[in-house]
Amino acid sequence: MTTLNAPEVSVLRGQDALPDFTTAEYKDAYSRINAIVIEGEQEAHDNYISLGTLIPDQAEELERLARMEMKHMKGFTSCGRNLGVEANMPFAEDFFGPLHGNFQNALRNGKVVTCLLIQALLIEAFAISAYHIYIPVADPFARKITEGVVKDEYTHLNYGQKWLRANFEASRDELFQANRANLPLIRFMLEEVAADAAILHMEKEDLIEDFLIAYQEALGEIGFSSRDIARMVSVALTV
Ligand code: PL3
Ligand code: FE2
Ligand code: FE2
Repeated sequence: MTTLNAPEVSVLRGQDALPDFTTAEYKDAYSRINAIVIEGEQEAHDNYISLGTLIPDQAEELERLARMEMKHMKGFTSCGRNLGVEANMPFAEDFFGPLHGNFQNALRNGKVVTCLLIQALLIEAFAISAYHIYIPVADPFARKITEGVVKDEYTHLNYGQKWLRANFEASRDELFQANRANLPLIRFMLEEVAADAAILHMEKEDLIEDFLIAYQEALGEIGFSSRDIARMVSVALTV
């Protein structure tokens, strides 16, 4: 009798899960996904440098985080090169456009809490979920690189968490507001990338699940109650 956890079933699933990295369809999807990741890492670098201007006594630490993002950007650039894929950068710039605009707006207005929520919570949780889901279906070269990167992204998420926990009472209202304005954008971004991600054998439901775990855990660490967290996450359901 075959049971769900019989070894031959999991082996079969594992084989099924790996895409053919050489097809035109895979490369076409990868040209956009790879660009998104390269652009995301580049913008993350710039955002941590910008955050250093808002929190000058942390500028050195933020520069250290920014340098890690630069390394990630180079790593993912080599993943595209390794597969013979040219990243579609104009697509990726448009993809990040609205979130980028909100970050720049908050930066101009000195809104450090909003900037941290966008970069260190939302974007990092998005990256963590994407990289987690990508690792088991990546080509061996990209898998190794992505495994190294995902560890760093937890450092970045923790940075934001720690700062916001230390300033929780003063940040609370702005966090609610920034969540309402930006979580729906992450949802749209997930929808926009879903078809290409599926070609890489990454399922949208898995991405959403992993994202929500990372984001909700972060909100809990910062000091929000379960009810607050449910209210915050529900803005993504009602748009
Ligand atoms: C911050 O450190 C990094 C920001 C990057 C954001 C990436 C979002 C990725 C969404 C697309 C999912 C594909 C993952 C594949 C990785 C090559
Ligand atoms: Fe990164
Ligand atoms: Fe990061």
